[in-house]
Amino acid sequence: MIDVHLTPDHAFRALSADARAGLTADPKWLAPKWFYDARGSELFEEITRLPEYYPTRAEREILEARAGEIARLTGARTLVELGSGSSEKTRLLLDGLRGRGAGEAPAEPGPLTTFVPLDVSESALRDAARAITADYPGLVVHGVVGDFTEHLDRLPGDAPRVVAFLGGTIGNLLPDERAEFFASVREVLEPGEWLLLGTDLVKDPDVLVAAYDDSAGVTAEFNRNVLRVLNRRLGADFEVDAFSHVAVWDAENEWIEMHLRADRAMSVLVPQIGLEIEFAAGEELSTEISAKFRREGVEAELDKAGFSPGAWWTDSEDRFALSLWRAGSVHE
Ligand code: SAH
Ligand code: AVI
Repeated sequence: MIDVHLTPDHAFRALSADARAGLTADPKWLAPKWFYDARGSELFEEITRLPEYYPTRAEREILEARAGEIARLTGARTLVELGSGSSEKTRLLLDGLRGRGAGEAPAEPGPLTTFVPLDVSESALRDAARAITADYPGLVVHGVVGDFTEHLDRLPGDAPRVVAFLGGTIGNLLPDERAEFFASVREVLEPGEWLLLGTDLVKDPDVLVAAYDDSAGVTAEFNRNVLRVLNRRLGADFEVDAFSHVAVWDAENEWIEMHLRADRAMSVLVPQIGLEIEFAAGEELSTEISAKFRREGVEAELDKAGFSPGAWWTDSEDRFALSLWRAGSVHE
């Protein structure tokens, strides 16, 4: 079953408003959620397999080690996954929550009845929901095409729920957006329900920059894909190959910033929103931040949003953290 909260019409209006705000701003910006049409979702999957892009492998290592513990601690009946994409790593969680090791028949079935993947990318969501429905007989798969900054109030499923937000996608929100996001997750959860959060950790800037500027150029294609999305959905005439991929480490904010740099001066028409925009040679359009975290910072933000700590796990090289948070103060 798939609920579509983000209809094509709603998505068109949201993209139009964002493009108008971002392309007329100085400096120019676009929000990263617009990377993810079908091609963008495929390119992201390709990124996860690159030798330089360690976060997916690191988080998978943690999930392999901890899925059983997560099941025991939470006793989840519903697993909600925000920004679920292909939900590939999530299978480890589903296995743990259903009381079986990867690929094994259930020894003692766990209490999990329902899986709720939510994503803006309808193609990625439908493919993942179909594959998981086929591979997990008896599990109710209730997909939601939606925006996790807007549609959290409509999450189905019985308590206790675990809301998983994996991959470090929280780092793609700006600090204010992050605070608002944590508060809204807290608002929809009852005391005693759970948030499972993946956060990439601060590390050697050379390792970070390589992860966002790979030698095969896949991240560059992913970055430029946002211009293809504007060309297709808003009728824009961006000359996509006239923009270069830039990834830099901002040491003060502790985040990677991705930009698209105009190789020469040009003007771009965006007919659907009646805009003509000018780029100077070398001008940069900001497309994504990917914040990296420290344990103290994550703890402070979750405490402020009304969560209490459940667990903090890292991979064997301390590159990535998966943490579990209980909705409510310790007394609730
Ligand atoms: N969780 C997966 C995918 C991460 S890629 C993993 O760990 O590998 C980020 C995913 O979040 C993409 O599938 C993208 O479509 C989705 N996404 C980005 N912004 C979103 C938003 N505002 N609301 C819902 N989904 C979003
Ligand atoms: C989805 N998100 C966590 C990815 C990241 O690492 O910030 C998106 C990405 N951008 C470039 N490479 C991957």
